[in-house]
Amino acid sequence: MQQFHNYINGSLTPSSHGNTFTNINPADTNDIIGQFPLSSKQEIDLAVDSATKAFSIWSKIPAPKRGDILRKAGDIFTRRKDELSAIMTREMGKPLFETLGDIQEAIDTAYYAATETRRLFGYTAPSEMDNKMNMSFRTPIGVCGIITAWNFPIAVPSWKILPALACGNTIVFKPSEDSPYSAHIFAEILEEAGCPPGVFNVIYGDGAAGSFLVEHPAVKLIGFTGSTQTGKKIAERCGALNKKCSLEMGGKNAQIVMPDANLELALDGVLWGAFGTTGQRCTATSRLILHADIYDSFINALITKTTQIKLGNGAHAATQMGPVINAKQLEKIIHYVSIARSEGATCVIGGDVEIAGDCSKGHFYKPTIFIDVTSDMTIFKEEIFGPVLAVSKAVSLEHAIELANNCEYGLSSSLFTGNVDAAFRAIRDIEAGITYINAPTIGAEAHMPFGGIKGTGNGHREGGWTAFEIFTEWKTVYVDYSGSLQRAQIDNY
Ligand code: UN1
Repeated sequence: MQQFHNYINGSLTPSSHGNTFTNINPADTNDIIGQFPLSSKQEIDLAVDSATKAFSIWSKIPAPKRGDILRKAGDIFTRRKDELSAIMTREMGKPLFETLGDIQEAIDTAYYAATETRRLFGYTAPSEMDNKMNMSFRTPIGVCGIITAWNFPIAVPSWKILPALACGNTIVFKPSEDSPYSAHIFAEILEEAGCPPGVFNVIYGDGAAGSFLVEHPAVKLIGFTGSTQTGKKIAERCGALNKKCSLEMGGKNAQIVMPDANLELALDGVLWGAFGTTGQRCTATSRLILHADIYDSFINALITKTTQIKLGNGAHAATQMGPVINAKQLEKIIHYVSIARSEGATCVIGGDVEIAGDCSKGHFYKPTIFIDVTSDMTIFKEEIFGPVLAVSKAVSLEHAIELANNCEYGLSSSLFTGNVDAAFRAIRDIEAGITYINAPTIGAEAHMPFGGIKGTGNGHREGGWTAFEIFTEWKTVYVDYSGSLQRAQIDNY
């Protein structure tokens, strides 16, 4: 079996002990991909030391030169796109067309970040005194600890890592245990692009490795994507340790459909939003809010189309929906479905594991729809992270928005309507970081702010220009060329 090693200071570095975890193909659990180290504190210390040393060099390289390396990384991601897509599909299950999109998002981010290295704009403002200049510019933060989930094994890490590098920070990256191979390739690509040793490090492991990273005094920032439960713990520790932390956590995203919408489009939208990536996106459509006038007919059409979804191994060209990530996640879905039934929601399709044919080898769950879901039910409120859609009825746009907002999360949202007034009301009133009009809740583009309000985030946005806010501090500079002591607020008034 292939043994993988941490990537520290530009080298694959065997760990000081033999503890490992196994990376398994979720579509075929007999397919073992390899073993990765369960890193201990010693490995994390080594990686952070190497990132600390590299920071003094990397942060002083002119930003546009760092950008040249990122552009090259974009070129290499492009060159290795097919190969990497197959690796990603094998280790986390989503179909090849989706993993290709995942890599494209990293390519877009690489080119965007490269360009931004020539635009890390600061501000100047007039001084309140004569012969004095005021300016403010961005500085890097230091060693950043990046901890991510497995559902976008390349795109989501790229949203953090590439802008962070553009700004002059160095990185210790702990990927999810369910997608370590993608992180290994990420390191290969940055190395080939010319990233100096120590600038980017990868350590594998479980929650303990993540905790060592959070606790390490030389790590100045934590960028995290994952569950709200873990994110809150990280935020608490970062608060106590006075570290900057940026969190992207759960969602319970609603798509609203009004009777005046293009209903075929709305149907395709909800199918892609709810069952794309097997519902395992933080932006997945997990709630559908239908206007009462179309409730029954829309549900009937939805059931018909859902029966046509082809489940299977994501490596096969015909597959539209892959497995869920692991046995634990499958159990979680089974658990939520049984709660939904016991609370009185009606399952109209799915509601069970899939074990037929190809699916017998992995962790498959049928695309599942519950109707007559009310706002007091658990499946209306809690994130499942699987192919389970909860459908509720609304009597008006206002009622639909009220239902959409009746939720502890605030990541993505969607409204299908043909009425421009309704669209703008929804844009104003829906409580979410992202609102789509006539498009599903998934499909964010790399150059736009990404993130959520309420229980989803802590005020930061990845993607676009906003990522650069996370990964920089402001340095304010006053240059007094008057030749005399000018006391602000005292001598000038
Ligand atoms: C996620 O939802 O986990 O917006 C990330 C999208 C993708 C990224 C999603 N571009 O659906």
